[in-house]
Amino acid sequence: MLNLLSSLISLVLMLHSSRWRASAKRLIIDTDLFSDVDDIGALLLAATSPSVDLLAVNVNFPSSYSAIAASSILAYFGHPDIPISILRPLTNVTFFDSWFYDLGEYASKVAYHWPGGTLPWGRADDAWDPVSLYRKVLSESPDHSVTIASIGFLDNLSALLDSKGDAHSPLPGRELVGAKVSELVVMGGQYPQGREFNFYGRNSSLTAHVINSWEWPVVFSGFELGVGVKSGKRLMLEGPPNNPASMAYLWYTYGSSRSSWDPLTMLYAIDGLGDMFEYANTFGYNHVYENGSNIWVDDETVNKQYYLRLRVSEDEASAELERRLLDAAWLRTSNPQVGTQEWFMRKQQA
Ligand SMILES: *[C@@H]1O[C@H](CO)[C@@H](O)[C@H](O)[C@H]1NC(C)=O
Ligand SMILES: *[C@@H]1O[C@H](CO)[C@@H](O)[C@H](O)[C@H]1NC(C)=O
Ligand SMILES: *[C@@H]1O[C@H](CO)[C@@H](O)[C@H](O)[C@H]1NC(C)=O
Ligand SMILES: CC(=O)N[C@H]1CO[C@H](CO)[C@@H](O)[C@@H]1O
Repeated sequence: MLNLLSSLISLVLMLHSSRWRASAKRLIIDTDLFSDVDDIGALLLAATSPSVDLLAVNVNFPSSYSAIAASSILAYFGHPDIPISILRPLTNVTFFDSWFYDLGEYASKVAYHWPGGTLPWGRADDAWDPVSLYRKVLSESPDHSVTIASIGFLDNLSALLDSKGDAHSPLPGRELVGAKVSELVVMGGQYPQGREFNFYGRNSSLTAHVINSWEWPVVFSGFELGVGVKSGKRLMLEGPPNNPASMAYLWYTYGSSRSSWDPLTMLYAIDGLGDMFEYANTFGYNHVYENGSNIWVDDETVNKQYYLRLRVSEDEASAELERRLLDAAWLRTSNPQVGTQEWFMRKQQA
């Protein structure tokens, strides 16, 4: 009887979890986690959202600390097994704010203090090659099932588009993407026109190559969308003591809130338009110049490209994002709920 009951319970649990997984959004993240902390907010949201099936994280900046810090965050927030790739050749460069002398370095500190996941401290060389990881994960996915959230530079995506058939799939990159990807979500550019770091900051011809030749559904989140939506303050003040996401924000911002380009983009990638966003255009396409500036072209014959705008005020978006980040940090934290003072005392005794 007990056996029957327990097998019934496990059957129900199994059905429940497989249905849950089947309806979860299959997501690949491409991040430049390094020179801004908002990538951490975005990773935190994706790692803890029940509606996401996180498949892989690709890092598009070549510091070894970027890859290891991504591994730390994923492991801490419940995903020690997610594969991570990084662009080569690797360096050990650390961030220094030579723009304003205001912002701090966090990637190496997160990597050092929270070792874990698929890339332990010192093991960035073990990271996947971005193109191979993209090709593996895409080839193993059902058709038109994968969302890619690009919250940094587009070098890896460019290389994916140009890739040839390999052991994972005979399809060339462009055909593989056309078959497997349902939507590309890009934090980059400015709308309806302008100039933004993710597009010009590393290699603008590669950006132009990806965006100007992208033939499938794509949604853009521009500089103007996230710049005035500030977040991180509640995460720093009210987050679990000594968790890597709050500490990254503290090290980087010294306690101020930060523009929310990447976490806002991730909210859209996870939940779609919801109450927070709407499409700002009904037709047209994004064009990126060789110098990385971009412009929206009002072509009525093209209708699978959109850029986002807020449906709510910036203050409302900020409050919602603060709430989501805080909930996310508490949800999967592996830290016992000790107060900060007790945490410092334990640390001194250790
Ligand atoms: C980075 O530092 C590690 C030691 O922490 C060292 O093994 C590795 O060779 C360094 N890599 C580069 C590119 O300097
Ligand atoms: C951008 O990438 C292309 C293709 O890899 C390369 O030929 C070019 O030199 C790169 N440009 C810069 C500024 O690094
Ligand atoms: C980039 O190129 C476009 C098109 O040639 C030009 O209009 C724009 O002024 C350029 N921007 C910069 C910052 O050089
Ligand atoms: C490891 C890898 O595939 N890196 C590629 C990422 O993208 C850049 C730009 O396209 C290529 O030069 C790298 O080879």
